[in-house]
Amino acid sequence: MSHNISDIDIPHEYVICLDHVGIAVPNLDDALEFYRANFGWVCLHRETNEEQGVEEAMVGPKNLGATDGQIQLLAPLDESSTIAKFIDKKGPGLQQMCLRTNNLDALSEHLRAQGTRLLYPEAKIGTGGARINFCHPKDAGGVLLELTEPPAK
Ligand code: CMX
Repeated sequence: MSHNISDIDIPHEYVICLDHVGIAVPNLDDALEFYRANFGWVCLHRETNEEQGVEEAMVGPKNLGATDGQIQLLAPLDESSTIAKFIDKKGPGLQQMCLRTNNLDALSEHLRAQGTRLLYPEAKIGTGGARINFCHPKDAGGVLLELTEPPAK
């Protein structure tokens, strides 16, 4: 269900949960094997997102609950990828944290009113067809903070 911004005063009403943390990895299959062998976690979803320059996989326990956090493994598609640049500068590791929302447009309006910069003027398409945007890390305590609104089921 979507809301009008005028109906919503408190962000926690439309920020649902921690959706995932994203980890930049040089090789997706090697990273998947690490989580399988060490923790018994499985690949829940895998896709290529050309626009974001990534091959990615969502990892978690087989019996993942609806609001349980997942791990997103992000491998660069090529050297121009944001993830390739991240790995070149900082090495593999935690690249982002993502909050799930049920109303990205209202949340974006709220954030901009707070003076928090978003990277994109309009939402882009992310994992599983979700609408996504990012808070600039300089405005979010040094964290690249993704916001995701999954498609309605
Ligand atoms: N986390 C925290 N800080 C970060 C960061 C990150 N992932 N990436 C960059 N920064 C910091 C840098 O350290 C730098 O700080 P200093 O100026 O103090 O050195 C500052 O932000 C600017 O960094 P930059 O290297 O000049 O800028 P980049 O060209 O690396 O771009 C960013 C940074 C966030 C704009 C870019 O990574 C971006 O557009 N990210 C969003 C898209 C994305 O990450 N896609 C891949 C995932 C796709 C998905 O989740 O589906």
